[in-house]
Amino acid sequence: MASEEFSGNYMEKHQAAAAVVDFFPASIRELRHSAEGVFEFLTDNGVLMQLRLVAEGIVRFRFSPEGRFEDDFSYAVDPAFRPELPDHELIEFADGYALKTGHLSVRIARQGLKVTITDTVSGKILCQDDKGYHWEDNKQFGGEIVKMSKVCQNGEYFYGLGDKSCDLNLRGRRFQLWGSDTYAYGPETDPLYKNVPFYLSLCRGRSYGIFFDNTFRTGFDFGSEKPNVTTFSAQGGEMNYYFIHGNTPLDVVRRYTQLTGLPEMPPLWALGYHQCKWSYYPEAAVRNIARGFRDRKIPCDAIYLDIDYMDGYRCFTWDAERFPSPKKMVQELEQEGFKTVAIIDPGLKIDPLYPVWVEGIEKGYFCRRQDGNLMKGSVWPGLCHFPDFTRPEVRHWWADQFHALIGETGVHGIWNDMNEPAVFEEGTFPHDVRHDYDGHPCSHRKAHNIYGMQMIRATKEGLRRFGKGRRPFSITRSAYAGTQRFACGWTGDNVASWEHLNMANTQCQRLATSGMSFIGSDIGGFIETPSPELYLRWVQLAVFHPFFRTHSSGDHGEQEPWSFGEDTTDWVKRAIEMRYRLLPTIYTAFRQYVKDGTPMLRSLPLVDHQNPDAYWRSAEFYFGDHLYVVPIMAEGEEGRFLYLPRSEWFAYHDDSRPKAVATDIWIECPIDRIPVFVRAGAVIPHWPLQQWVGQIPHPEPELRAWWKDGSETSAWYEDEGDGELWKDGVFRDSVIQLEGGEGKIRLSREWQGTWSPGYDAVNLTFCGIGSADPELNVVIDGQETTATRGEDGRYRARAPKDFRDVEIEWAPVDIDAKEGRKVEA
Ligand code: NBV
Repeated sequence: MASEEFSGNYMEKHQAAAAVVDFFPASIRELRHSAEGVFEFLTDNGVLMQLRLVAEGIVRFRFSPEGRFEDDFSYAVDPAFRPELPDHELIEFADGYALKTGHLSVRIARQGLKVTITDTVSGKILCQDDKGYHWEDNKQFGGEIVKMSKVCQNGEYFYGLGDKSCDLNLRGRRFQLWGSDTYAYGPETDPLYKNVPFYLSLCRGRSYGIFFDNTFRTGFDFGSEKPNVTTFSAQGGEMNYYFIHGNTPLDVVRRYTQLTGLPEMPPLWALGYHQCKWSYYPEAAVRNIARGFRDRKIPCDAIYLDIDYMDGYRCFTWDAERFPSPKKMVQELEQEGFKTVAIIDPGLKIDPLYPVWVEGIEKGYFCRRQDGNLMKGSVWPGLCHFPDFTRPEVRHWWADQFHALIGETGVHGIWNDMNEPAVFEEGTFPHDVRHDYDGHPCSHRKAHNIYGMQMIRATKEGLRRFGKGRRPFSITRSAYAGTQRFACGWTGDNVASWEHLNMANTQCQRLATSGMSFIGSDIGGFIETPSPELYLRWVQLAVFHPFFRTHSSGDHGEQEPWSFGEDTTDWVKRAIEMRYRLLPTIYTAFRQYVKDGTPMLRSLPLVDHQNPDAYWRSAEFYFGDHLYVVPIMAEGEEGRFLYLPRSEWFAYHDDSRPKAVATDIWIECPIDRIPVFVRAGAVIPHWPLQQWVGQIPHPEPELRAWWKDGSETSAWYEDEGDGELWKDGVFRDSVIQLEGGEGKIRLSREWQGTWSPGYDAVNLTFCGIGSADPELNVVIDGQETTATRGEDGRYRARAPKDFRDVEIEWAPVDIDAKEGRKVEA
């Protein structure tokens, strides 16, 4: 791959080279007010800066050294995003201008167009240019190498930037974005598969984000070259970035996600457990795996077909010997509760007898080199041509190709691999390959980082077109900002090692911070074989990863939940069962993500942003509003120190109370469970155990409420689990308020939406109650009933499905909820 032009020592090389000259804007000569909320500043040397107030908290900056902009086009910004102009005023000073909104003051220096952004409420500087905008003429390709440098403040930490595999905090490091097939990558490997040019800054409780919407190879430096300077730059295109402010880091992530697009609700089965390998074939092997799950009663919702299901790796074909009757197989698997997901790569085999290739050639849909020749590259099928997914008609044609696979054979989901795009030997396409870029013709230098995104976009379109009203389920390896609108993702070809388990944890959290919450890693590692303990700990962590799939290269033995001995099978099964019980909670967190972009996985610093002690921590994370997950990521770890944020907590498994918060505390980590804490006052929805989503037609939910002396709000979202009716309000989106005090809990519930669930009753479970009485009085919507104490010390009662108000009371005694016995004072 031609990584030369932006190699690791890029800065040093270029600073040393006398030929490199950086240019800077001169003094402001003219201010133009071109449209509502748009201000253009022109300098003496012809530099134009455009500042646009996009919405409250979002300011966009564009720069041109030539006084004019090219057509404004972005693959990242969601066409559905509705800008809203905030109230503002522009003030002129001797040394520049200040643009003020309710929350921000943006000062633009007359000399050099340097920008300083201040939070008007606290009066503190959020973000300040160091050198600010500057550029270098790109003699080789034309245009400019565009650069921005900002002050990196003392105590400023950085997060986000997609799938980077190092620790969460990016300070002191530098990175590139150039989608790359990085087999067996390590914690220092960079760039990786995904290109998300969004980072979040957190400094003494204040936060903002930068989204650099530039698809060329980009570079980011967070105080690595100079400890007090942050830079971002690109090998071409425009200096075009969004400054995103929020009262909290989660607000910043929400705003970024709204700008680049909210995802859709996935089919509920997609949140179940998935089993994958390279490759399950022939058909008998696939059926055998399916039977393996049902015989052992290990829940599973999806089985994957990797490249060997195809005829000589030709996309949209089947190997007739291995899979003589795919439709029958897919249907019969479905009757057993399994959805089939098949892989599709971008390369189409050059083969005059292969109709997809022939049609692609005849229609002129493949990428060409600068001289007009078709671009050739070797991948699995041998020499291939590659569709130009940046052309709307090519995407349409690609979607049509799913007619048979989805529409007739009934495959339920599609998995796009190798879409960085990856090519054997050369790594990727040559730079001179031409792309349409939706009517803005360009070379691969510009289109590389969005190629995979446009492929999965077309694939999703195919799923929708032929999926008979089902929700599309698509997975991608490569991504650019905004890809969350089209697919879920996985973190690529990882290795069966404890280090990789740690990386999977930080990568998934980081991607959630980068707008891509629907994410998971290959459980157990793609390359090499995990030990039973590693596999188990990985499954336990992935219970809390929105995409929950075991995958392996298949070169090193079996990697199914039952491949690691009897005990491990049992423990893995328990972890997967935990996931299935928690599905309503996972679905609810997904709904919050879909509604306003709130990440499902929330890194500790994003939630505990007022506490600098939390800023450098990577391991523990929040799942949704109320669960705090403590992954076990070291061999033989039977206990560990963990950081429990300031709040009131119960241990999820046994309602015991931790001894302290806001400090490192020691906990035991028995092998059969992952430590999880639940916030006092939380109401966590559960389902009865199913072997697959839909096995029980209308599962009766269980709401577990943990006592609190005070109040807490919880969300609970339900809908049909598939189909598009949720878009028209056919759901039930409940808000449950818990009020607790000495000897009492009261739940009040309200909901929105028109859906009426098919079950009759809701099971209520009260946890952490200081009582030893065998029964307690409960009043549900004015009707008296009883709650019965279980051996676990929890009290259970049934409520009608439409309950709105519940009160339970008891005579408090000092009780150890875990042991269920009175505690001597
Ligand atoms: O299609 C084969 C694999 C796939 O299993 C894996 O998940 C991808 O990340 N694919 C890469 C191509 C071959 C990798 C060596």
